Amino acid sequence: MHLIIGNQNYSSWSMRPWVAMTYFGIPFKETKLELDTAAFVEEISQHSSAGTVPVLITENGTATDSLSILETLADSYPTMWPSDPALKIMARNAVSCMHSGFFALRGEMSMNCRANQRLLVITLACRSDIDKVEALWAECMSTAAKVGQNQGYLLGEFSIADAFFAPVVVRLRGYKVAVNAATQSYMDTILGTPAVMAWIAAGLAETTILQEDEVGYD
Ligand SMILES: N[C@@H](CCC(=O)N[C@@H](CS)C(=O)NCC(=O)O)C(=O)O
Repeated sequence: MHLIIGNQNYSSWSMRPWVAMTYFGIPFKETKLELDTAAFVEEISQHSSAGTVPVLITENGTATDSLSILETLADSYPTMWPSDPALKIMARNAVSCMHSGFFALRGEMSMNCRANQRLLVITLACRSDIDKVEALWAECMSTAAKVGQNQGYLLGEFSIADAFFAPVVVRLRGYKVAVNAATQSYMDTILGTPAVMAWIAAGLAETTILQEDEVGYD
């Protein structure tokens, strides 16, 4: 399999499948394209009409969206979702929330691995998104705890849901925003997960600074 990603410092959507594939030991060849370049547009348009990364090229076809990629992989690697049916539904709900919402958080708190507790003034809409994320994570973890799953991830063992929220953890670490103790504990678990650490290290090793670095690159 061949995964095409963007700059690891910035590309939150690319981070999701990369971290999940790395965590679950799924072998893949990686191509990294520089966002916001003519070469990016030329190369990615050969694989995706959406013109975005990530893209996963498989022997059966090409998946051109982070969720489509992870659902495709989960067909072959079912442990990427929780095995408990109730936790699996909850994981899917959480992933869907992330995939189709939290626009203020995504717009105002651009992912940037280089940022670490940068001062950022956020809007009420962004604070509201953070509150919703914290409530969602708490709901996931308390539901998992009720069925004896207390491994520190959202729904017991690491799952696609954690891969989906790993970029949010990077964002929350990146800017000076207040989070509650349970959120901080979950963030520490994610930030101490080797696949996430490897992604951040690769991001930090990059030298490209996009113009949108300091404001709203999603
Ligand atoms: N819904 C898509 C979003 C992908 C996306 O917006 N990727 C950004 C990088 S993080 C991108 O490729 N931007 C380049 C562009 O839009 O030209 C997914 O989940 O994969």
